Amino acid sequence: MIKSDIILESNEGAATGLRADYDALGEHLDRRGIDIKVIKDKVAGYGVAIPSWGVGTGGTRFARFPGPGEPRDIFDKLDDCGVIHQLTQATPSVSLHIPWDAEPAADLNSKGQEVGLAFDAMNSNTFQDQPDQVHSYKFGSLSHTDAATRQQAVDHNIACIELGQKIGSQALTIWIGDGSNFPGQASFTRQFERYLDATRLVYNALPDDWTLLTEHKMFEPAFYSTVVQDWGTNLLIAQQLGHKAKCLVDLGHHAPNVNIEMIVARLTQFGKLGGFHFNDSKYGDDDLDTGSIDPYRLFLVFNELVEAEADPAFKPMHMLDQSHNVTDPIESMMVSATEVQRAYAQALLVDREALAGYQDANDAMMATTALKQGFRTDVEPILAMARHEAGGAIDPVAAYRASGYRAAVADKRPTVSGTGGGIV
Ligand SMILES: [Mn+2]
Repeated sequence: MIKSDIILESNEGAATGLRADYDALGEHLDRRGIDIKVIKDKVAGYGVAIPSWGVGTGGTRFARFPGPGEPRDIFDKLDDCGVIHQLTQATPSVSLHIPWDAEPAADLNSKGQEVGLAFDAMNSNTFQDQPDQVHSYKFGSLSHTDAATRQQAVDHNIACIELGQKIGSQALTIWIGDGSNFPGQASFTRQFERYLDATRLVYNALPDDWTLLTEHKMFEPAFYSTVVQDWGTNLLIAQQLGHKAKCLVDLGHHAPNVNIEMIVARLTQFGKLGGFHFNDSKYGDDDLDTGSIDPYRLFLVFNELVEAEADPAFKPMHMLDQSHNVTDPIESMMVSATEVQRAYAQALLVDREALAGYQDANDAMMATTALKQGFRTDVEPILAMARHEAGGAIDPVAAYRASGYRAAVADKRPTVSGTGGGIV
């Protein structure tokens, strides 16, 4: 963790300017009938989970270029995640990937307590073969033609639930790489039937207070067809399995230009929006930093979420899912968490009553202007003040760089040399 005097010192130089900016924004929002403190309190209460796999340097299928101080195991990863939360005060939990992060529950719990983090959704992994595995997933897992292979995948998912129960998680996320690479290779219908039958066994093992999140993705690693390729198939799964099954929307898992905010609205309307993997994308499942390419789209997604917030039962899970190839993953994750908060704050500023009036009057220009007014507002002073008041850093990246954390862990963690392709 980072010494508190480093954060204090970093904040000292910025606090006066922040107070002036915050007061000026407060005055501006007051003229719009918005109480800045209400927005700030909502932002302060907002958290997004960090993916454990995101604190190591990612890669493409061509190469991975590791950085200094790569985390060696889940305990190193939790140290890095602890720093992200310490400085941003926006990432109170971590989403684990099993078996990458499989360790005894007691050890995970004590490390989580040490670094001040809870455990979010568990992620199973049946898209890779593990060294001790009997049946291969080369031709699929939950939808495999072989019953023993499907059962192995079911057992793994149930093991993820059992570990999750011991560390306070309440959700399992399933993403499979199953599909086909050639027309005719697989029967779409029989393959999906096998998937549903196997996933129902996982669903039946789910505790009552748990949610099963299924994640769709249009392609990769199967390039001709994918079993859970889009939100339509994902919704069918959630409807077939039951009320504990909901859809997870990863922003990068759609074709370019797809109207993701509308998918969010549809799933929300029918109680099937389970959660998000936030990231950004230019071409495909790029796993770029959230808000780095299309912050307006992120805002539009949050506009739907804020609209739905009126229902207290509406509580989708919010997680990041990114791969950092050219930046320090801790810096990327801190900036990304802030971008998610920013979109939330901007969406909170939308005058919903005015917007609904313009919509009903078919005043397209005023409706889109009312919506965009939220996006155009620079809410940085709100985010920074929320961080500052919670003991975080006004400028997390500046404080992190001043702390020398990366150099310090690089001394302890062995250098990783260049390796082959990595997971995106
Ligand atoms: Mn994802």
